Amino acid sequence: MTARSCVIIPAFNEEGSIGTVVHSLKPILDTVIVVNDNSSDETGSIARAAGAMVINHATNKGYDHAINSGFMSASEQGFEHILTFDADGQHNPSDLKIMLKKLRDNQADIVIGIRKKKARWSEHILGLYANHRFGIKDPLSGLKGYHIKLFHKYGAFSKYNMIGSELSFFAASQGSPLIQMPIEIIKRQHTKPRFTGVLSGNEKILSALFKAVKLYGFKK
Ligand SMILES: Nc1nc2c(ncn2[C@@H]2O[C@H](COP(=O)(O)OP(=O)(O)OP(=O)(O)O)[C@@H](O)[C@H]2O)c(=O)[nH]1
Ligand SMILES: [Mg+2]
Repeated sequence: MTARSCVIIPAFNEEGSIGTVVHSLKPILDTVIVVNDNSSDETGSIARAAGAMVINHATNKGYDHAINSGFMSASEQGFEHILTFDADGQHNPSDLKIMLKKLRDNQADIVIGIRKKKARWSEHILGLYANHRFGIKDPLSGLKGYHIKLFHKYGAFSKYNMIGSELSFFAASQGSPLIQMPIEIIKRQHTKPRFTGVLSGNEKILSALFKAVKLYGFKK
């Protein structure tokens, strides 16, 4: 029997795109989990109407905690392969399909998508560190796939709030088989303020860098 798979979509005020994103992923996975992080718009109800399982946060807990809630639910439901995908329609479901096949074929325990361009200068710095230390080229890519055993081994998705990078750094530090593949980034159809303001975005990324250096150092 094929292992069961799900996708976790962290979503904050994405009513313009979430319906299409859920519809596009439903045929590929057993379950689509949307973590509605206290959106003030119709993200939750649209996701549910499109057929997703929706986890609602009563307060805005942020990107990492949202994915962690998704992982906890995926673990309880016995899913083996877990993928993460953005709610804003910028990822291509075909890329996710390729990732899932690699996980199912046991080619790796973790698959990371590589974007052609990084959005912020701080991402380049974190990327240089991650590439040097772990061979990970795009640590902040939102499109990744994991075997659930990594979550069980590490015990969480977010202990340190490292913008989705922490479980992949752990996996690489353990020598888990890891694959990276180029992915497409589609232009946003619905405009919305950036994830966070430019300044605080860079601050969060630099904070993730400092935490990673503290946890894993520079030596390979
Ligand atoms: N759970 C949760 N998800 C969030 C939050 N902020 C953003 N997201 C989601 O995280 C994903 C990536 O956010 P984006 O705003 O697209 O970040 P980005 O791709 O770096 O920025 P853009 O280039 O502006 O698209 C999307 O699915 C968002 O809905 C948040 O506070 N909580
Ligand atoms: Mg985006």
